[in-house]
Amino acid sequence: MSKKVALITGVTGQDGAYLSEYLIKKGYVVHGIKRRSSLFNTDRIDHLYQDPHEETRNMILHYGDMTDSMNLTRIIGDVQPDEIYNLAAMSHVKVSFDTPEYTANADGIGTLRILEAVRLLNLTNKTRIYQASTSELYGLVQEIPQKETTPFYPRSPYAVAKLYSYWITVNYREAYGMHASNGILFNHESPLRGETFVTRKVTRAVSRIALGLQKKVYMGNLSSKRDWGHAKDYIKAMYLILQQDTPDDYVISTGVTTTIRDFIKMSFSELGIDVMFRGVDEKEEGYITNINENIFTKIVGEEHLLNFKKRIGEVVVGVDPAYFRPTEVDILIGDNTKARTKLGWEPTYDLKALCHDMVMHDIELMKKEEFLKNGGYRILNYFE
Ligand code: NAP
Ligand code: G4F
Repeated sequence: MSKKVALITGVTGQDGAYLSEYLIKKGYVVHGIKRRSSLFNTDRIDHLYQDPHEETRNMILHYGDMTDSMNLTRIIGDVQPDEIYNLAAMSHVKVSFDTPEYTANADGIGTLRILEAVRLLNLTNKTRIYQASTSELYGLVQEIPQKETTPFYPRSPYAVAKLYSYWITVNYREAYGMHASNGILFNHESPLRGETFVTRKVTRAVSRIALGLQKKVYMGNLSSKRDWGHAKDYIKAMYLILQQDTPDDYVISTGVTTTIRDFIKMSFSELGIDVMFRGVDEKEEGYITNINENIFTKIVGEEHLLNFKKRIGEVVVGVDPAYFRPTEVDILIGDNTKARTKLGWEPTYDLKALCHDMVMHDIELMKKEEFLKNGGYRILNYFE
């Protein structure tokens, strides 16, 4: 039997990497679209790379861009995929306020380019399409928790672009009978998460603070709440959505919501460090109250304990309004009943397990001598 062929846009991103690995294990041939970059941008998928001279490859990369119709059409025509996972996007909400036109082009019209290419190439009966929709669509939430029938109210150029993608996917499904579905995914994180999203920014910073490499981290809105799951669970939902006989739209979430403040506390406590917060708004700050010496010694290392104990009482988290967004999404919490009942999907990681996975990864990363020698910690852009 010939192998199933999947095409993944955004293959170099967090979800693209986990999904590629998952599909290859299932016996797929995976084609991925990556952007040309002046630096290597394939770190997350390098372990899957195969020399082009190998005869039987199950991972093949193509240069492409969501803003280039001809390029996308040519790739889809060449690959003739059974399944397309459209994961490519300018995915940072705050950055979308700085690059609204580009975000609309890549995240909105980009989806139309994929759908229309499939139609023009007469692949409507062959190719199933997954569109990476988002809980950001709910924005100023009209209902708690949010489910498939909850009205959308996007609050950023990113979310507005994704709203177009959501509806154009529904429209192509209804107009042309295409197997095109939306996964409305709530925030999902992992050790592969981009460094400027809040969870990864925190798990990297707490690791560096514990090792004495950084004094303090500056954050934005500490009170917003997110429904965080593990990306490894969420890519399985993408796959399941495309295995259904009929296309449909699904909320993928954990059903639990937590403030940024509490995620910061959880992350420090993974390393045996207790942090409390005082003050409000821009004056809010987090300071060290206690250390669990056993946990700290075991994970961070005995050689750092003495120095760290001197820091009890020190402020390690501050607020910088530069990270505030012009319009914020205050609370997201998803009702995943439809996914549980129709797809048989459920999350296997709770937030504690996710946080543990990320902090353990980052503490090891920061300990690596090579990483430090290379100046591996990049100062995060002031506005992200
Ligand atoms: P990510 O790590 O930021 O990855 C985005 C991917 O898109 C990267 O491979 C990136 O390439 C690529 N890309 C960006 N602009 C492109 C363009 N113009 N042409 C071609 N490729 C482009 O995002 P993620 O967390 O994996 O999320 C995957 C998708 O799900 C995104 O569409 C995101 O909006 C959506 N989503 C994410 C979440 C979440 O919590 N993670 C939740 C809901 C929906 P480079 O590597 O070269 O930058
Ligand atoms: O981690 P974030 O940047 O993710 P956000 O904005 O929720 O978007 C992510 O999830 C969406 C799904 O709902 C995806 F569609 C999207 O592509 C992306 O993956 O911010 C989460 C919250 C926000 O309320 C933000 O204001 O954390 C708050 N926050 C507080 N301080 C911060 C910071 N966010 C970032 N990035 N950096 C901060 O310093």
